[in-house]
Amino acid sequence: MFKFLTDKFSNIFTNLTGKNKLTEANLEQVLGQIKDSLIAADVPLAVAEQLAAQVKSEVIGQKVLKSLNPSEQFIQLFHDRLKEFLGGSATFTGFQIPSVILVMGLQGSGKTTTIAKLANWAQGLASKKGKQRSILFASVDFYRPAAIDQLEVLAKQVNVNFYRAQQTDPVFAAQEVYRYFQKGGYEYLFLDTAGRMHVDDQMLQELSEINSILNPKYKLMVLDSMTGQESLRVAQAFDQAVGFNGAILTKMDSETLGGSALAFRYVLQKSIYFVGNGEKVEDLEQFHADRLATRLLGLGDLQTLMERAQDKFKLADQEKSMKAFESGRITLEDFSNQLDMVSKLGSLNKVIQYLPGLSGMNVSPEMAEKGDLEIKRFKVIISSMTRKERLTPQIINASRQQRIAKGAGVKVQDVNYLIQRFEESAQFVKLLKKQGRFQNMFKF
Ligand SMILES: Nc1nc2c(ncn2[C@@H]2O[C@H](COP(=O)(O)OP(=O)(O)OP(=O)(O)O)[C@@H](O)[C@H]2O)c(=O)[nH]1
Ligand SMILES: [Mg+2]
Repeated sequence: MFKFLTDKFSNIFTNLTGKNKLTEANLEQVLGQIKDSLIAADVPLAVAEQLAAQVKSEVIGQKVLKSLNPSEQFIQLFHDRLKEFLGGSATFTGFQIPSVILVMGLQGSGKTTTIAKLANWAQGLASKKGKQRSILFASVDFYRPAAIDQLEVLAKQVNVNFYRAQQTDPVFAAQEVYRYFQKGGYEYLFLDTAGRMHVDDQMLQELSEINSILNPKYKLMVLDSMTGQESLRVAQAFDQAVGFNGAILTKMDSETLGGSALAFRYVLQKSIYFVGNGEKVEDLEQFHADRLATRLLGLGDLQTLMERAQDKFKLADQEKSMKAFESGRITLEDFSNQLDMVSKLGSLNKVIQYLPGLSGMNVSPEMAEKGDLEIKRFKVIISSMTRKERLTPQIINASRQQRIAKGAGVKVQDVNYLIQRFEESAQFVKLLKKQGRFQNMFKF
């Protein structure tokens, strides 16, 4: 997710925390790089310019260049600005009971799949409190014959009720569905709607009639992140004709540039509630502007990773990671633990992006296998080090490198590469610690 921008940004910032510290002389250049990256990620030009200009005026206003650590201050400031851009600290907390939830969007944007994901999410939330929601799915998509069947299949899969309207006019069908929902005393009604290839007046008219009859508490806009800036125009058209509360951006797992997500909040002034990152019902992530901003900067997203990992790791392991991260100093042992987490969580691609400094690691889906091998090799190398070397990696000089390489059956370059990776990760952890990003992270 957002790999394109994460790669660009983490390059810029790795440079800034390394040799090329931020100075008056290179400020314009760095701002230019940020702006170019945004534009290359398909953020509208005006939005990219605005963001860069705001950052610049804050850098000058807050005298960042004259501070003790201009680079770190700059990254912090950029992070905060990005976070505001993406929606500040508001997070979607859940649907009120009872609720009608109307799901809209263009054809193939992921409406039907998203309904199943949302119901699954709402059930998960309830089950944490020992409860269960009574949920009804229904569709008024009479344009594509298989559409309603698809929803029925998904209803079975996520174990909720499904109702097929007798009426075939979408507006009448919506009324019929609504009566069934009320009579059944359901808590949530998810209403799936038809999508077209393009925004058209009839479609919007129909939705607006359904809207005025059902008066849904939630109108959700499903947007395909692959469609780039066009999706912003789609959202605007829906907003003007029907209105909506918030959006769900789908297909963030694909090769999307991600610019539309970045600009969505700024252009529409509405929240992104969720992000879809896969085809399965569990592939839904809540949208946290703060975490995304951190992730975009190449600082990973340990919080989300930890939440995902919760039930997969022993408490002792979690506490160990917590201590290391909170101290702001990691050793090669901690690094090795991080790698363990990656392998335990399964798919390398899905995990790597959450780890500080590793998001830039070259692991495209095709290379996942190679990445897995790399991790195995890293672990073999680390295991042929002495404990002292693992705890104080600074002492690993050329002759130690040679011994380690020999022990692990790898080349000296491989040992070198591992140490580079580790140092990068350690640098990010140090930075995160300085920014206070580990506070409350591990309290579930
Ligand atoms: N990779 C990926 N695929 C997704 C995601 N969300 C949906 N899809 C896929 O996108 C395709 C279209 O999804 P649907 O849920 O049928 O889309 P829809 O908006 O209901 O489509 P229509 O009913 O035809 O308008 C399906 O193949 C889904 O599996 C996602 O987050 N990631
Ligand atoms: Mg559909």
